[in-house]
Amino acid sequence: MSAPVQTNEAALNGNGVQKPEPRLNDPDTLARQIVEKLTYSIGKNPASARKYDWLRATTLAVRDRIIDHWFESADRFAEEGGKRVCYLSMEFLIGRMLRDAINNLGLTEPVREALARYGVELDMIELLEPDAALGNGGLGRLAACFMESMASTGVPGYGYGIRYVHGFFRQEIADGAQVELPENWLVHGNPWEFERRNASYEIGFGGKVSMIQEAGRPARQVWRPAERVLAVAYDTPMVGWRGRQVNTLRLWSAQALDPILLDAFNSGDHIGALVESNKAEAITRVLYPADSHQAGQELRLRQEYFFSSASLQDIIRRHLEENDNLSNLADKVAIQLNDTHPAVSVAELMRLLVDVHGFGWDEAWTITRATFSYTNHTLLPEALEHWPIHLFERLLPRQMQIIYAINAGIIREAAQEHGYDDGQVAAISLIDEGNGRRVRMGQLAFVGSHAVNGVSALHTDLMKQTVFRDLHELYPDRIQNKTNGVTPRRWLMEANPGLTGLITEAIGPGFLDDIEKIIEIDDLADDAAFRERFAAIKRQNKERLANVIGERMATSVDPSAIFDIQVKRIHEYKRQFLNIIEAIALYDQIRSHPERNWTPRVKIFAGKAAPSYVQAKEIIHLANDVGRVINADPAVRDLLKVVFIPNYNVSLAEIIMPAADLSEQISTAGLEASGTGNMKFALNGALTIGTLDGANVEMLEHVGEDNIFIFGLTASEVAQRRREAHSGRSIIDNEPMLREALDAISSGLFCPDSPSRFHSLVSNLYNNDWWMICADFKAYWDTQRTLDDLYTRQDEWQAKAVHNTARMGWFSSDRSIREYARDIWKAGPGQAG
Ligand code: 26V
Repeated sequence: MSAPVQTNEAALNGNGVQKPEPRLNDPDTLARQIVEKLTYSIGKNPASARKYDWLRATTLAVRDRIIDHWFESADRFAEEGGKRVCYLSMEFLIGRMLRDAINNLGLTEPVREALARYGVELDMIELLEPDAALGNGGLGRLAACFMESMASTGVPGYGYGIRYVHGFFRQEIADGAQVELPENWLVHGNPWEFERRNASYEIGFGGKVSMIQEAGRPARQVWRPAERVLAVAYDTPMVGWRGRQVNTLRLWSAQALDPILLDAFNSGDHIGALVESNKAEAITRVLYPADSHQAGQELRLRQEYFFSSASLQDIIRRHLEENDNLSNLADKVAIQLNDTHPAVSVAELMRLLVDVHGFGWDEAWTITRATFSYTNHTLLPEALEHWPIHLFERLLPRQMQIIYAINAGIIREAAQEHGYDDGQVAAISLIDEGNGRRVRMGQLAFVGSHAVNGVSALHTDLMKQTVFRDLHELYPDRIQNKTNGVTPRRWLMEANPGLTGLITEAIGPGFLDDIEKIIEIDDLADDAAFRERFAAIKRQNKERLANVIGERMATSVDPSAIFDIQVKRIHEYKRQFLNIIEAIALYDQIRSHPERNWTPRVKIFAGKAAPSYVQAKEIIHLANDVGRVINADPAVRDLLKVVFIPNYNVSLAEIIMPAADLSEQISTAGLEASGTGNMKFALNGALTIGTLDGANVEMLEHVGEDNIFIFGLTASEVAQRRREAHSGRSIIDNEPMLREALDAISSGLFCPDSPSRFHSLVSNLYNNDWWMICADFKAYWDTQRTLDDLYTRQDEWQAKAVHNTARMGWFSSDRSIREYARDIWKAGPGQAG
């Protein structure tokens, strides 16, 4: 059958309706339309509008322009066909959206000018936008960088996640300790999102599975859930560089199917009538704030299944709108599992294919594996997800049966084709029989995917040697590496307009479209005039951060000191404690040897601890207590300050990254999967002090050993010491600086009101030193002193800083996305699709 003939396609959409004219981008039009939004969408008179009203009006005017590009992208995809990439992630740590959207649309100057006509400053109103903090840390921020890079590189990407009402908690520091407060990003509404009532799906929980036999059809399993909730879609457009492509982030919100139980209501039980809707809506109410250990709550498993099932139903519905059936699903869709949080999708897709769409098991399994791929983001045993079988079975009885059936198939293959014995079978099994029978979500994601990747070269190697050793032996081609990256739009152009301007002047704007061209400034490291301008921009960025520290914490810091910064989640393996101990030792040395030529330093910390992670909260308390004592001690004057900035989030990171001289990436080797903060700092010209861990290893290769400061045990040395039951005692006994620092902590010097506050932190070092803090202390101290010395030779320091910026182009998430598209998804520009 031939396609119906269409006339004047450019002007008419499918229904023959005239399309609106695309919005113009000149300051006059923008100014007029912003006031129109203020007047007719917000109902405010420009004369009496508040700053927040201007933010909303500006957002709406910008949003109109995004919509023009959004429709173009959708039309182009509909015309060209090709493969979609669906990125399933429990977390998208996006931060603010206005600056990113304006920058990518090339509207920064026109919007600034338009607002200036009404005496409104763009930079001021941008600050009023709440951060979308729908993530914990690295994994969630990576998902946000990837969404931006998919749009920027022309990959048709669809993010799928959860629309949490409360994102990551707000942190306050009270008497030195972390206090968690609820975050409420939606209170004033969210102008970026569109509710899509038509895209809603039923999600079941609990109930029974029964076999039914209908005449003339094979017997099949039917799941009759005891509970059902509705997943409602909210779409947010994700604008790529130069607005060429706009992708969609679809977040699911849970609602009761039957919000009010009318019989309860009618019989006068007005509270009881709302039980259903409260229970349903609880699913998407709050983001779990622990990234360090699996808590195992039922609500978390409900969240995982809820968003997995909704996303898969949506993917299938879209596919069937364009295709006859699901047998070619894997040719049209690639689904990336961001860690194991959506791993139940493997069982759910099997259920949908077999039980609902009538596929045979083997064909369904082939489709499933060809469709999914899985990224692992941590090897920490305490963070690996496994669910008690009784819980899984009660909540998801049919999916549990399917997991058993998948497992049986894998075990049969291993035993029959590869001669696996019982021990080897136990190692690959999806069921951990060891501690109370649990479903291992990592194994499920692995066997259900055609590709499995780590996030740095080292981490990928370690995956093969540790958690997935046995599955890797069985499927030796499945694991591959995809080193992380960060988007240079947010982390260079928007966060550091000064440096972006300097580079543009020096080499032209080509690097804005192809960040690897930033290497062209490498030779300018030898140009004294360029170095001076580079240093002057760093100085301005440091002044800006010093102002933030002054305003928020009433502490004054000197921008000519080394800004030595460690910002990230607080975790023992990241070793903020090592950094604090070094600060105490330095404090002690400065007091003992005031005559020496000390290089002034400001040690800056920020980050959140999981609310239930006792040691991490003690580390925050220690940083604050130590800062209070040191900053008040006239004996160290401006030579040393220790500052903990509360409530680290994406927006604060955008101020911090450009202001660092020194980036602390000092995790116990083998434990940081990649790190992405390391990349943001170096791109902005910070030198790194770090261990041979995660992506630091590849940063060393790219920037060269003269431009990065590596110290400490390697991953294999750490593993060796752990096997030898290493403890810190003998090291402490032989290292006076370390001992004195620990004694100072134990004596209560920093917490006279409660002298034993940090005893257990210190005694852990003596007894076991699991994180190799004692083992690495001396190497860390020595490297810091080398850096002190280097900082006094500003020419040399700034040359290294320039080399860092110049050589970080490879760490763009555009490069990461192109590798995923080419090697895993087979989707996007240049792929057959
Ligand atoms: C685990 C869990 C466990 C259950 C409760 C909630 C929850 C939330 C998150 C996680 C996983 C955290 C893993 C993570 O963020 N890994 C980081 O991923 C970054 C991006 O690949 C990487 O750069 C960091 O090195 C890695 O720590």
